[in-house]
Amino acid sequence: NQAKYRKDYKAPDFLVDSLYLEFDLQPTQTRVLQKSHYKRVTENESDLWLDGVNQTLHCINVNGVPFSQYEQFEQGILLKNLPSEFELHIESEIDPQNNTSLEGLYLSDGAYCTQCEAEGFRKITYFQDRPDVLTKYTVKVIADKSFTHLLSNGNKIESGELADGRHFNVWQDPYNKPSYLFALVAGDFDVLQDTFKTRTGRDVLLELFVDKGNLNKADHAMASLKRAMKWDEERFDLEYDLDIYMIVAVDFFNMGAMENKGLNIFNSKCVLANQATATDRDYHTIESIVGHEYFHNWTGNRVTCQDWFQLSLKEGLTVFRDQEFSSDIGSRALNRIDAVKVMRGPQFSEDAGPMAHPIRPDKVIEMNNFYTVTVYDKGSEVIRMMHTLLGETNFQKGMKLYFERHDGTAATCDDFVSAMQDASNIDLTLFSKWYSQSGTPELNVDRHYNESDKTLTLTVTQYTAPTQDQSEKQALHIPLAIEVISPKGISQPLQINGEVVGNVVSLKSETHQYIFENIEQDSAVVFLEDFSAPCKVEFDQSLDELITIVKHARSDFSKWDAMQRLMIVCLKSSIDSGSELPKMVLDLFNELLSSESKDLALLSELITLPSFDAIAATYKTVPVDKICAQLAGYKSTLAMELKDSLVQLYTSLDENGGLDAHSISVRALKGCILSYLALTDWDQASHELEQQFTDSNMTNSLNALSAVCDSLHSVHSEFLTRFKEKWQHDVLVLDKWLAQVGRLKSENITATITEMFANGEVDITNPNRVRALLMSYCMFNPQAFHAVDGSGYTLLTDLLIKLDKINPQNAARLITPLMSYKRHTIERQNKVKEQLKRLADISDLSPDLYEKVSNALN
Ligand code: BAL
Ligand code: ZN
Repeated sequence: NQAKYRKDYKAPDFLVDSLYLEFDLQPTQTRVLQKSHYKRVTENESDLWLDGVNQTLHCINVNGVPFSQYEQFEQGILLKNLPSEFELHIESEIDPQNNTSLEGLYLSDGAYCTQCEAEGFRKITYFQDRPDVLTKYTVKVIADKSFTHLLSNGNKIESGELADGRHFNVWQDPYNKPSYLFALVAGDFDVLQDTFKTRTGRDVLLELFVDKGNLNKADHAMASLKRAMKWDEERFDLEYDLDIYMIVAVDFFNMGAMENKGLNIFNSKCVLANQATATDRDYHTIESIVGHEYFHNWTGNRVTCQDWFQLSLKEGLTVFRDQEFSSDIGSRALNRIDAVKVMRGPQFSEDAGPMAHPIRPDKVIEMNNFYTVTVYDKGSEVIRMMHTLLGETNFQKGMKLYFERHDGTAATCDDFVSAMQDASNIDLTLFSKWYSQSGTPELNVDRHYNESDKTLTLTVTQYTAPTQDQSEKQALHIPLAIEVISPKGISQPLQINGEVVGNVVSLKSETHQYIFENIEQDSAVVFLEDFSAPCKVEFDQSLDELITIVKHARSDFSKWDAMQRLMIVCLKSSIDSGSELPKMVLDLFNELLSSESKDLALLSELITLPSFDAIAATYKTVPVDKICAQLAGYKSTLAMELKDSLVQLYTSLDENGGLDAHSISVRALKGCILSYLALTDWDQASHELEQQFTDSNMTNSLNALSAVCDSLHSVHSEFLTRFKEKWQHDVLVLDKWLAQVGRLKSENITATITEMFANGEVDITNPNRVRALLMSYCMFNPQAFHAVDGSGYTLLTDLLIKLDKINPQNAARLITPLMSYKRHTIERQNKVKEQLKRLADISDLSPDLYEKVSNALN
């Protein structure tokens, strides 16, 4: 469990000109032959380290002669006294069937597939498994003919039959790539084919491979791919570069998907959708992930990372690109709301916990632990801040320069910032600290209105609390987007020192005073409009001011943000001093529900109460039970008080089952209202719940199921049983059932879930199954998970102990809910520590869990 440090980066001594791989696929004995051509590129050494694990090494040849000058270790081999240029042949054997880690080459429900990022290629063959060793791959895949499709990256250049009833394909990828982008798939699939004509007129063959019988769930992913290809040409001027683009959906997959060059491999839940089995949210997620993997072709594949510490170079940038894709073709405000929920929830929590790290980490034990919301989502926020500071035109100039300089190579985060700076002539020296500093900056805002000179002064102070990985913090360059709204609801132009400034000002020091001139009256201030920087904000604003923002802000995101703050202020005041929900807030809800000109999609967000996590985040020590009780109380109060408006709106809403924006927003709003009405004595409630539940559209059906489960309505057990029986045959839909069970607020839920794992009802070798049940339990059932007797923590830990032996990467993801235990009462802290110590005492704990547990106990 050795830590690696970013500062220790050393360029490779040897590079590889070309790599030929031959796979003779057999379930437990797959033979892998490697032929590669090496050249030394430094004066340094004649020894070469090749990473390799879980392989049986058969033989090594150098320049056609058996080679014995090597030492073998658990993690690889050291070849010694090599010439400066040589041909290397290595033959080894691997066991895909017993590879339950889902990393390297493994069998997923009978199909061979690979996952190599970050360091899975070393489970396939001996190689310099690091992203700065790029080469051209030729891959021969041999298998029994029952595996009708034999796939790898690039173009198919040869295929044929062998005497023993087996067959083969040879694939060649014309682009240099690092080992983590290698992919191989062999299986018997149904294929959806289509083509995309690029803007320069080339026809690209698109192929989507799904399990037999699933073709009726493939159209949406294909359409999403074509939209993504078009969007990247139009917005980023980037065209696809091969003649074929393949996507394969598999059931056993640790991540959502993987951007292997020309051959993406996807978790089936991120591909398969039709109206009967997938919700509108699933459709949205699929589109965004298909886009994300496609966008990696340029930001990740054409320009890759020098080392894994630079992961955010490709991930932060590609998340930014997929968010822009979703926002350009859908609702910008709703996408922003989604992104900010991730930042304020899991990301701020990661910053405050034992695994805090900058978006470009400095120290890593297990790289798989750094595919985090910090590297991805905060990484995207950092790119977004650059976009805000530079503007679209300069940002696109920066992208062009970045590709001019680094296409076909492995680059660093500094390279990206330099390209942005050089293309725009905007100094990003101070800004680049966002890459090295961890933690969430807190912005304290003090406001003063001066009636006599008509100025509004905002004094803004930034402070970043020490994090577990970094005790010293410095001031950052923070773009502050601001809107000032007069009491009449009019947006005021911002003027400083006689000059009109845009809506964004830069904070570059610990504190700064912004004096806005010609502000006729004391006004409402939208601070950090659209969440212009990933910061927490301390700003004392009255309920009146927040209501003005909800009603008049130019940004729909800021309306939602103000509504969330308003509700959090009220909930906290009820929790802390027993006050009631103010009438002015009820009036606001009523006004929103009955307004003529409402945006239905936004309205669902506006009337949804803040999550447990959003409220918990505002406490130093989380009062779990009080928050749960108060949230339930508010929901009932709102349901009762607003019943008439809710019923009126609900009954006026209609949709035709389509996938257009209007139908989607109607389904969302009806679902949201139904969750309130299920708590009332509305005489039509049971009928409506039944109608929605039996609707052929999964969004409607699942909304009804959630409404009865979350309210423990008298029919909830019956609905759960009916849902399960109906969807016996569809594991992805059964995951939705598992998620509903996980969040049931029933008294014996912990025992029920323990029993489900014990009796094998949940296949723990499949990450989707485990996550569906467990994540829902840990995240949406806080009272049960944080039960003071520690039973929730024990349930999770028992499972982690089993899972660590099967799939350490999945185990390490699932431990997250235990990581932020220091925000809980001493009693709960002690219960979590007991469980963490159980894990720490396991002598062969995986590096994945070891890194997290040891940090948590530190
Ligand atoms: N590179 C791992 C999966 C993804 O971020 O696209
Ligand atoms: Zn990615």
